[in-house]
Amino acid sequence: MDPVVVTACLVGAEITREQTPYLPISAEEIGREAEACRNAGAAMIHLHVREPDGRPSQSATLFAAAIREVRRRTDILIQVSTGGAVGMTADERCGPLSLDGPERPDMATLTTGTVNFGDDVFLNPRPLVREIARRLRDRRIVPEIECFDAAMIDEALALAKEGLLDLPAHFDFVLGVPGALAATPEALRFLAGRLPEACTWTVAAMGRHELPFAALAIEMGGNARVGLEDNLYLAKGRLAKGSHELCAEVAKLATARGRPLATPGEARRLLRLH
Ligand code: KMH
Ligand code: ZN
Repeated sequence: MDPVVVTACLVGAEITREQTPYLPISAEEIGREAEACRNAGAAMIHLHVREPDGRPSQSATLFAAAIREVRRRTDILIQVSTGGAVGMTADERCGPLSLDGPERPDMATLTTGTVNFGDDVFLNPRPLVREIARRLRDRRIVPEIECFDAAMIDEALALAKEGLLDLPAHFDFVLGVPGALAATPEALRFLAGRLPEACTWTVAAMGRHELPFAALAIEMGGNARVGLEDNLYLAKGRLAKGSHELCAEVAKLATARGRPLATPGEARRLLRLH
């Protein structure tokens, strides 16, 4: 089997310093945490940024500052969020896609459908999905397709038919968001089985499901995303002191299952990044 690509979702848009003191907020904190995640075995970060007071933001300026701090310290790949936070406009969400040169993202997310997101709605109407897909295609930034539900695979295949994304593509199965598809092994097997030939996938399971589903994905030949965006705890009642501790757990899971960890260079090849 191929090496495992571990992605660290180290910031997110929803969690707060009240929930965990280990949430990185400033560019420097993000840079340090990204370096720690790389040292723990991650090949890529999934990046959101925050205003100094912790509010979620998709500001290109804030992304540029964080990306500079990450790249000053480590060679980890950078996948920027185009999901942002619930309620943001398409233009806001696409803020980081304008970055170029040394701040150009390696990859960006693309959610291909609307979904309940706790008591909120993460709105992704079809025209908005196409707008973001067009911008990604025009900028030649490879998407990670975020699937919170099975229909989002079908919508991605429709986008491919319309010429808005290339196959094979890379998918992230987001499991266990309240109101969306639950984290069950059957769901993961179904989703992975729906992908066309040569597509790659990772799993992002929420809360206590994070590490068990990383283990299952590794056994199934997939990849794993872990970090504070999805889960705050290393074990019941024990806060992770940053996403790097969760990456270190995945590294152990991969080693125990005989799969090496992908370097950023290997991840670039496996995920077909430009
Ligand atoms: N914060 C969620 C509403 C992404 O980054 O692309 C959306 C999200 C997905 O986190
Ligand atoms: Zn995200």
